[in-house]
Amino acid sequence: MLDLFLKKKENMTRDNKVFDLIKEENERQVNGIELIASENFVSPQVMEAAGSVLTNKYAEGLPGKRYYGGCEVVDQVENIAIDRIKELFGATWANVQPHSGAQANAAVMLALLNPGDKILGFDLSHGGHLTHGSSVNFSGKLYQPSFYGVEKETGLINYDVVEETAKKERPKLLICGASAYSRDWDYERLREIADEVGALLLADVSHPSGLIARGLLNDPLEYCHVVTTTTHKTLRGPRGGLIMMRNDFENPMGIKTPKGIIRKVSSLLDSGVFPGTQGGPLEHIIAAKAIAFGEALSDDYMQYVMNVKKNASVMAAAFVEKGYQVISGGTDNHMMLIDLRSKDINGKEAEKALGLADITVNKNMVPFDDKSPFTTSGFRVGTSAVTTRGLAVDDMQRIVNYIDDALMNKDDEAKLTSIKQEINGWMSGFPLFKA
Ligand code: DSN
Repeated sequence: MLDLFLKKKENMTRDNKVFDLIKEENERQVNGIELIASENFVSPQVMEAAGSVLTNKYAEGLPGKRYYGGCEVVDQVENIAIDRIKELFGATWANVQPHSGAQANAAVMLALLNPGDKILGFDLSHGGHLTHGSSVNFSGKLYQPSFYGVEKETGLINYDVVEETAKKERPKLLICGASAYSRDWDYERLREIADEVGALLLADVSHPSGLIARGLLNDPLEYCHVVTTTTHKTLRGPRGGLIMMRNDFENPMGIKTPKGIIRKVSSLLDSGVFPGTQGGPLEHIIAAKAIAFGEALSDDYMQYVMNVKKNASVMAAAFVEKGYQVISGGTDNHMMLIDLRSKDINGKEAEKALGLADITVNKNMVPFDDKSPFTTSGFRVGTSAVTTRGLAVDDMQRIVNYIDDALMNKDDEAKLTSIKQEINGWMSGFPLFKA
C-alpha cells in the first residue's frame, strides 16, 4: 500500500537511508536467538494495522466522546479493542490508550494520588520497574517511594516483610509487579496488606500478562484495585500499554482514595490518561492491539502461552544443571534471572559475548548486586520470542549449551563467530516473517 502511495507522489523518493536500516534490523531478528524477556514477534496482521492509515487520525477523548470530527471508524476500532481485552482478562473496565506501560502507570498515579503521597513498590535493583518509585523516574520524583525486595537466601518476596514495611511506611499506593521476578504473586495477601494500611493496590503485570490472561498464573484483577500492563511482551501485541479494573469498578460504596471517596474510579483513570498525561491516542496502535487481543483469545495462543511457560521451566533447569545460579531456583512464568557471581564474568561482558554469537539478552542487576547497573552481575532471559518462533522444549537445552559455550569463551572471537554461524544456520529453519 505504501509503495502505491509513493508511486503517485513523483516528487517523493523512498528514504533508503532509513529503510536499509529497517532491513538490517529485520535480518538481525531473523538470524539470531531473541531472549530479551520483554520482547516478542507480532503477527503480520498486527504489524499491518500498526502501519495503517489510522496513524493519520486525531481522536482525543474516548469512543463516542471525542474532541475531533471523523472519529466514527476509529471509535469502532477502539471499542473492539476494549471489548476484547475485557473478555480476555474478565475485566469490567479498560482504557487501551496508554502509549506504553510507563504511561499507564503515570496515568494511574496522577489519577489516584496527590503529589508527595507515599508509594511502596518492588525495588528496581531486586527486579522491580523504574516507574514503581525509582529516584530517576517521575514516580520517585513526584511521590515519596519506599521499597520491598526479595530475601537474600531464597530470592523470593517475603510477604510478612511487605506487610511490616507497609505498616511502617503507610503508603497510599502499594505496587506489585516486576521486570525481573520469575515467581508468581500472592495478590490476595497483598490486598489484605493494602486494606490493612488503607492503601490502593496496583498490579503492573506487564511481563506475565499473557500467561495471566489465559489462567496460567494467579489473577491480579480478582484482588487489585487497578491493573496495568504493556501489550508487547507475553501478550504479543504492538508496543503499548493499557489499564484495567474488575471488582472495584464503580463500587457502590465508593473507593477511599487520597482524593476522597470515589464512586467512579474509572473516570478518574480515564482522565489520568487523557488529558492528564497524554494527548491524542495512537489509533493505528489501538487497531493493532485489538487484533492482538483477538489472537490472544484463540486456542493457538493458549497453546502458545503453555509452551512459553514449559520452555522457560526447561531452560531454567538447563541453566541450573550447567552450574548457573538462577535467582529463586527456577521460574513460574516466562523469564529467569541468572546470577553470574559464581562464574568469572559480569553481566555486561555476558551481554557482549552473547551478542557476538547472535544471542540477544540484557544484562541485569541481581538482588544484592555489588556492581553498577551499567556492569551488573547477571543477565535476564525469557522464552516469549523463541516460543513464537516455534522453538520447543528440546531446543531450550541447545540454547543453554550455546550460551554456556559463548560465556566460557567470551574473549575468543573466532569461537564466538563459529557459534554465531551455527545459530544462524539453525534459525534459518525457523522462518519468522513469511512472505
Ligand atoms: N519493561 C522493561 C523490561 O522489562 O525490559 C523495560 O521498561
